[in-house]
Amino acid sequence: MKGKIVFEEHMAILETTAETKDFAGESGRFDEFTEEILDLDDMRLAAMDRTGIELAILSLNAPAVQSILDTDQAIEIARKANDTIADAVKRHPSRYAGLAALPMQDPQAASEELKRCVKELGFKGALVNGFTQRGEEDSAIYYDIDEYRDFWATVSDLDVPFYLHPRMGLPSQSKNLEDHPWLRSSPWGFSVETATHALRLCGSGLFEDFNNLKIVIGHLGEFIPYNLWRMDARMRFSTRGYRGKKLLGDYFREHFYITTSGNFSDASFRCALETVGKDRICFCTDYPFERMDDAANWFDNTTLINDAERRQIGRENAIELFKLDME
Ligand code: GRE
Ligand code: ZN
Repeated sequence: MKGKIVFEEHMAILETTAETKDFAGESGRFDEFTEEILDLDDMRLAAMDRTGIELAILSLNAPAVQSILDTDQAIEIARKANDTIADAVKRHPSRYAGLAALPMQDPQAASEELKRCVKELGFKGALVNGFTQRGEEDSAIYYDIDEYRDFWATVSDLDVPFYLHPRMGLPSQSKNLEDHPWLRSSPWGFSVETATHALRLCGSGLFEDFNNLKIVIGHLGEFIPYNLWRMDARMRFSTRGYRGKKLLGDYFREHFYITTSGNFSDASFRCALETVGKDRICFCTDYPFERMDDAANWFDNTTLINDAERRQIGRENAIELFKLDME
């Protein structure tokens, strides 16, 4: 399918490349990976052309800004990354747009940076890599806490989507993953970490305070669609600490969008489709952690959707979600 629009598509700046190199795969792909994640011109555009991707809404790699302990430095790196994206958009306005990296260490600074990105640079929303560390290594701040309500007010006022992207949990917080680093990483831990954060947002009353918030999660829903019915069913018996007024499933269906990033599986896609419906699922790739070709080959050929649905999930939903000036 031509004309696809994608938005879990990562770039890096020199200051943030090192942390994702480990994920490049077998040694030898290091250099190629680094080249891919830094490149915002010929190589990326060629891959997009080859796979029928018209527009990529770019975002910084993970955990990047969220793992910087010093707040001023986090503010500076976020700005630098966002300016780099803005430059790429200027060079290729019909092929790229931006999602803002945000210094969540300081909710006020994060609000200011989001406003700058949306109002001055024309960004379409934010992509944040899970919890933020601040001050000391062993710290993890989640955005359902009261300190972030003014930040969410800004997101709500700007009416832009917020992509909650994975990062690895801290060893101190996950004894159960000790000595199993593969479990802490993208095969498992990324999703558990991100899903838990997403559920915290649902259970915090956040969506009662701001009923237009749109949260995006990738990887076909970070396990949540598969277990949503059961969560609501079990919460008939215990909702201790849950501050939502509606069922968890209602918040999830009303406030969340799911992308196909890095999960090119018919079985998972079928479950996500049945759980949230085709209006809430969007095609994304997760380049360069995944190959655009793998993503597009799967999506362009899956028989779970007809061609009108393919166009909706591959393009039209993104146009509506990000209010893109496209047809
Ligand atoms: C990602 O950003 O989506 C990612 C990583 C590392 C490994 C896999 C992956 O940052 O999908
Ligand atoms: Zn990603």
